[in-house]
Amino acid sequence: MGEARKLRYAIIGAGMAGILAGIKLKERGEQFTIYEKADKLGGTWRENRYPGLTCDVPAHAYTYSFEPYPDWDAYYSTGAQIQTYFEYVADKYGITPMIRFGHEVTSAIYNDATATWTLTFGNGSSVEADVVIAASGVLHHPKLPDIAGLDTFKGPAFHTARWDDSAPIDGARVGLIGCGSTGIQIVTALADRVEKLVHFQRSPQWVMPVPQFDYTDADREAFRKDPALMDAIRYNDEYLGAIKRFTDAITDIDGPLMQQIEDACLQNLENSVRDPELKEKLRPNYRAACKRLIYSWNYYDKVQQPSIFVETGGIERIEPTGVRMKDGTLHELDTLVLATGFRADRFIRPAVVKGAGGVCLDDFWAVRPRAHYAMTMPGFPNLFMLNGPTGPVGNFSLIDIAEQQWNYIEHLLDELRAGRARSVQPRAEAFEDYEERRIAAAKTTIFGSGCQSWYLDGEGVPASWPWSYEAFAEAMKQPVMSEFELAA
Ligand code: NA7
Repeated sequence: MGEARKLRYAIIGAGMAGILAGIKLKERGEQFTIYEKADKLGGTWRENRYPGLTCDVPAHAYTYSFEPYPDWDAYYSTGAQIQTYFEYVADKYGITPMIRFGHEVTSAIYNDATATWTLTFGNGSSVEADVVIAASGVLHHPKLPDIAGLDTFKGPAFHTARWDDSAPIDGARVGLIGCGSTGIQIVTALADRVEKLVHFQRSPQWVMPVPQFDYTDADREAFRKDPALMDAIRYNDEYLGAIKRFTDAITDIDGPLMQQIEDACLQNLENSVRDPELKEKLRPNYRAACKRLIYSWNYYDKVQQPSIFVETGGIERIEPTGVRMKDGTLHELDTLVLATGFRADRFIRPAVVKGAGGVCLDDFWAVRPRAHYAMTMPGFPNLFMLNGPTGPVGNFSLIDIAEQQWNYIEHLLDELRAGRARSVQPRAEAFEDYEERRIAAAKTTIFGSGCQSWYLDGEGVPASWPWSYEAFAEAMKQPVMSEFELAA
């Protein structure tokens, strides 16, 4: 049994999860540094600034549990205000000074002899750490469409996570490719601004109607005076019940709860869209919630405005003046926006990661990104991921998920802190057993019911938690220590 020791922690990424790890380590008086590739914190909320950006988790449920926020403008908040929240929290908890900006990790190499990690950065510097927390995010590598002629378009053409503020939008002819949450939100924000917006929808989406309303100054004052009012929203039976039922529905796809979701989406389409031709264009040919369900209070209103044209035909190529369809039609455009999603299989990559004995992460992830309960990997001792591969739980707030994952990770860190081990990693057999069960269950969830989406890995298996929310919460209470290998 060794001595208790002080560990050096390197956190990769200053988004929601990295800030969380920093706050938790600081509370315990630990030594840590957060390495951030950009010059600002915020992760996905820094990268995405497109018009209409909102979070599809209600604002009071999209906060750290220990830091409710009375100032939200609306029930569903804007990306800009969420960015403000994270900057505020990072300052309040003294995390901002712990961030090294402009430090993109290019490699992380484990040294077996010393049980330490060496991180090397794009600027050529390097650092040694005992523990690496990879909080590098899921959706941050833009995926550009593989469409001929994309680089011949003569106006501005850009991905939604690289919004070009100088591009013509007001009174302009805008093309928008893609109708995930991003494309749908952009339509709602631009319908009143453009002369014309052509929305290229390869696979129309199911839309779940949700309420949206502004909070008044009086509401915010009340939240400030009585924080229990914010908890009442976050832990509201109706909201939480609906989210838990959603998790139950996606794992019991022929059950009555999934039927309710399908009915709600179908009714929304049938009752909201008047023009029969448009209604058919917007009718998906796969089951509701197979792709990440769109939550919107105004999409069907906005898409029926004369400025919006929904194009569901196949794209032939992009030409200097617009988009040519397979039927020969040319949509002439001033600006082309690519809402084509992200490479959800990247995580910490393209950094080169080598674990014990030089094992490469790219090899370990050759078939799919995978990890024991989404956090640790055999062969990669003392490396912990927040919101890592297969992490998402239904449509739950990723903040809640990261907090619960952190709780699990703390138990493993305690082994290192107490000197009971110099390194900890999951046993290969325990991990393989878990992953086999996860894959079998994931295939039966709604995400595996026959549509294409960013939830699916390269083999078409949903990369998510495939059981109930309660099962997730139970698993996160503490690791099963017999599943881990502790080395002195
Ligand atoms: P998504 O949800 O991955 O959506 C990408 C969209 O782009 C989707 O409609 C795709 O159609 C479409 N797409 C991608 N490539 C092409 C090509 N080549 N041609 C035509 N259409 C294409 O990304 P988002 O940014 O909207 O949302 C990501 C997540 O961020 C979201 O779920 C929230 O969790 C937050 P397809 O469906 O593949 O036919």
